[in-house]
Amino acid sequence: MPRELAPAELAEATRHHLVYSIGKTPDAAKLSDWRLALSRAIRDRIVDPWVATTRHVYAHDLKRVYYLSMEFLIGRLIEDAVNNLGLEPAAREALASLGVDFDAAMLDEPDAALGNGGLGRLAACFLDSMSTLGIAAHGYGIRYDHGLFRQSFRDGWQIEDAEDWLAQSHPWEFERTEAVWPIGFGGEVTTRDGRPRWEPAETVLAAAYDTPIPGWQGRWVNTLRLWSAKPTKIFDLEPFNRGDYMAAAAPAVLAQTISRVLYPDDTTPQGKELRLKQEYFFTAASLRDLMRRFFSDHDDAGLLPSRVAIQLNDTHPAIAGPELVRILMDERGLGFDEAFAIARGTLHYTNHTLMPEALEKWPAELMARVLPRHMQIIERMDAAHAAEMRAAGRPRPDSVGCIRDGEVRMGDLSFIAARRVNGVSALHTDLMRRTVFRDLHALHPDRIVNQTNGVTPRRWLRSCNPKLSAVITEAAGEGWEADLDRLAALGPLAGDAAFRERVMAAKQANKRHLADWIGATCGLTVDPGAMFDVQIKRIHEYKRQLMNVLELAALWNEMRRDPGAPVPPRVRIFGGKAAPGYAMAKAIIKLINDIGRTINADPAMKGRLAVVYPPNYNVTMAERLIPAADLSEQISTAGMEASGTGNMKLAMNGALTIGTMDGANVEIHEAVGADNIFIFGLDAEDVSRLRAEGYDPGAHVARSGRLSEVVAQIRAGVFSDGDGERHRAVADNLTGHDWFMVAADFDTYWDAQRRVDAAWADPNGWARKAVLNIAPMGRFSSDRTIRGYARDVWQVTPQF
Ligand code: H53
Repeated sequence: MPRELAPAELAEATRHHLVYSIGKTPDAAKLSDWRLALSRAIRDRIVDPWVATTRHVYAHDLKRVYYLSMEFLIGRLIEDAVNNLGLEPAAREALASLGVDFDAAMLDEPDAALGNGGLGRLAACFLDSMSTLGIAAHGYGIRYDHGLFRQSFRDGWQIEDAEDWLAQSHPWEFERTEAVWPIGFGGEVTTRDGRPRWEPAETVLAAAYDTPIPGWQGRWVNTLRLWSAKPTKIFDLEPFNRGDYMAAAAPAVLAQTISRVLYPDDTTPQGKELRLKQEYFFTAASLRDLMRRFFSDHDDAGLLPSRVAIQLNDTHPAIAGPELVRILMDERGLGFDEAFAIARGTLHYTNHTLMPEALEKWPAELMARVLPRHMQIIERMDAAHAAEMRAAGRPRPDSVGCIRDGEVRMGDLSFIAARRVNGVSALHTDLMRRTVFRDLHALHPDRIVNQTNGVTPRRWLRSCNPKLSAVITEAAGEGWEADLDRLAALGPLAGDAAFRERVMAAKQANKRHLADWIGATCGLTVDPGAMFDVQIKRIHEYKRQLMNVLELAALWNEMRRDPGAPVPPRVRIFGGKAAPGYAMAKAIIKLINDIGRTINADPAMKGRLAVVYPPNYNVTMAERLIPAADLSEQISTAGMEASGTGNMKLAMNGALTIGTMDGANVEIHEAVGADNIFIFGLDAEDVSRLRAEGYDPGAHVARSGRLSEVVAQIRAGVFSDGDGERHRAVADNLTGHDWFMVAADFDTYWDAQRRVDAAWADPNGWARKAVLNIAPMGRFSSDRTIRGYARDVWQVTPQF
């Protein structure tokens, strides 16, 4: 634990940085200058434990974990630093003494959106937990110039603008000019001295930027190393001197494209190629970097599996398999068999989706053109795997193989190159064994293991919900933030009225705070006494925001028909972005906004039903919404949501879940008990059976009076100023196709919502359920998840 820091000392350090790092005087400083100065002052506190951690790891030759991920959705780092170092009171007082508002300064940091959703946020939670548990780890990813786009609504349609988190200097990172690796693309493979030699046609530089990641109480500090693409040559002087400035700048611009944006649209061939290059770029740079570190201490490549564990977060870094084999063969002179065996002892792969369209595939032609040597190695790895299976008397069926139908299958490649393959919830892992990887699982029955996701309680409880945290500390004592099973102490208090009141008072205060923010940002007045019903996640058909908004419209119909019906007041809140190229998801956003506008404009709904959809949902907005939520919507089509992590964050903050038996909902149901969760709908087996039998959505719509009415209203333009065409694609899809079975689940969802209404009508009962949701959440801490990876996957021992 770093030395205690007095507020006066921190104020002095902040003032010093303001002048000497930022170059401003207090009288001229803006809020961002103060925030940058404070960040520097805090960063200074992290550097010593960072150095100490590095020394410790070298001195004890600890086995290292490398987490390779295209996404790290870290959000604001000042928050993690202040919170994990226990500096909030000191920082608050220090800034106050300098005449600066601490809360405003915290909110001034741009939200680093280097990710899309669950997968990227999971990586960020894992970084926090690996540092908290004292595991020698590095995160490796891309330092995108522009993270996930900024969302706004124009007439209810989603508009995307480039995000600009680096517009101000980023105070947490250290540029490492010594860690720069050339990364090649294209070209050809020749043979020299009997060894294959890849001669790339094009080379860009991967330049390292390090961000220290302090764990709880700053006992251990790991590194997040992000790569930025730079040209090998800044510009061509010759065309420049000729006055052709465009030609002079072209090489630099092209090189920098690689780390320019998160998720370039890959519906064009150029976009596809860029994405493959991004994946190879960061994977190759990371492997070079970690191999240098390994060989600085060891001569024998055979030791790699015992000293290093590499985790591939999804298939995005799957090229790590062939790249590692290439390094060992072409650069270190090992034979193929030995190189492949080493790779298979070192690499591990996490699968995050069963949806076949989301498992990456690359045209073999593209792979061979961009990475010709890797293509040869992939063929060889695949052939070796097939031969091995034949020799073992378990020949591979045709459904298995890294190259099929002219495409390179990154799922199969990751599987055959990994020592362990894990799913992210019990149900998902079970389905992996039975569906996408059925044949590979039969060949390697020990390879697939489950590691249910988790979330860091430091950020998702302690930092975002200080009021509830104070109540928890009273009940469970200090230190629960790093030992979340201690929340179990709350269970027996669920029957204690005074305790329940304290929990609900914290919730109420958070709701008032959110209501003020909604008023200020959306111009809507909402009643903090109403039920806050929240669905926050990427907009995707399988997550079924559509079902939510259809039920909302049906509820509106019911409330208008029967104005005296005892329906508790609700505020239904949506948050989320649609991928720019995903037309149906964008159409659903527009429908939500149209239905929302209609309901909010109905005077009869005042104080009874309101719809809120603030634009640009991100980590910071999640931190506002989650502590104030009463109801958590987790309503995906069963079998589609690999795990979910928002479901865990919301339950941890005392929201009750309405959901299907999907992903980690199944484990949440088990943990909180059937009385404290609202489960409805088809389960995963029902879904596949219904699909196999031939699902007829039109029949389901016809059978449901409520749903039919809403569909007819949509078609009549009731929510779209009389324009019946506007939402036609959504309505047609629902009645004619409905792959995600909204129509089949609609009525049971409606019934579940009415059970929610009934439960809400009993405030004591609701409060009891809320407490019984928080109490068993220890198992959803990412510390528990990381201990599982350490034990079952990486074979490392946490220091703490
Ligand atoms: O990964 C989360 C899961 C969630 C799943 C999500 C995910 C992405 O965010 C992106 C791509 C992908 O294939 C999966 O949808 O269910 O909780 C972390 O495991």
